[in-house]
Amino acid sequence: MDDWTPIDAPINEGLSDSVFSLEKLARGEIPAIILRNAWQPEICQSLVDRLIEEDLLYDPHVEIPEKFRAVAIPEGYFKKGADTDASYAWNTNKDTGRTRIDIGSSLGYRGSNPDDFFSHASESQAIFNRLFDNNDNPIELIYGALERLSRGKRAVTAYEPDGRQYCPAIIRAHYDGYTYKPHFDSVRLREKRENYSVSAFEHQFAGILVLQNAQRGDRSAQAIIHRCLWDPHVDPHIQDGTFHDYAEANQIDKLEVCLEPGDLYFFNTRSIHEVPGLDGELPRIVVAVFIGFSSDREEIFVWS
Ligand SMILES: O=C(O)CCC(=O)C(=O)O
Ligand SMILES: [Fe+2]
Repeated sequence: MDDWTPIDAPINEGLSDSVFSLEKLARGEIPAIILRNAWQPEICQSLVDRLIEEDLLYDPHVEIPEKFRAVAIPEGYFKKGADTDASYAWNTNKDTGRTRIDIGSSLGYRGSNPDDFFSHASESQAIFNRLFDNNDNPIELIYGALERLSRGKRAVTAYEPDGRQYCPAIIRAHYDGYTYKPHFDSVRLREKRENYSVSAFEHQFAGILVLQNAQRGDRSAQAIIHRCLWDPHVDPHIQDGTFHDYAEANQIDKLEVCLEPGDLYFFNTRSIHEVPGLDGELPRIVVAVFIGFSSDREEIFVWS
């Protein structure tokens, strides 16, 4: 089979690599676009320190405070359509106790009721405006990178025709070895959110900027992207947790994306992907966005 290699370069080089980077990602021809040193590691660290000082995240050296326990999100959790009950991206019938803290509004998690979602998103927007007022802004960094990769499209926070805005990005802290098992993300195909404008895009990508790695000895928690775009045939393997056997039997290629704080990567969320957790001393913390991309649309929609 032909090779499947990412664009992987220091940010400025990576951004000018190919005129068709995003199209290649859309077609699954490359696994990822990895932009090294997009943000300085010291700035990542000072943002993490600030988030703890401002009580937006908790210090991993202490027991989880009640305030955070109440909002912690279990592994694999999302909601479909207008469901109020949770679905799981894979079958998790027991509570693993590993949780995630979000700063921002996840459509996958909060989108069942649009009014609640959009009002939560506007509160998050205010938090980000305050956090990044006079400071280096990782959200602008991500949007700017998308605009340069697209050679002329505009990256905008996703909005509805009536002007309501989505949340521009999300900061996620994964505590205690929180794991993303093999899954895909799609507002269209998985969460079935036809009532949201973001579901009109042909392709969905994710952009992830690593602020802090979960590290244990010389290992760290890192994403793996499989050379397999989701379709209904692979779904049972995702649900049953047998995707690894399926991948091995079918010799499906994969890429481990090894990142340091300050590295930014983009991938097609229809590719089956995972982040095996690692219960290190510190949580893995990222700034994340979802991205709606259609070749024939001027605007790239960004949300979380
Ligand atoms: O944290 C990551 O690197 C990827 C997480 C993920 O699966 C996603 O954002 O859809
Ligand atoms: Fe994902």
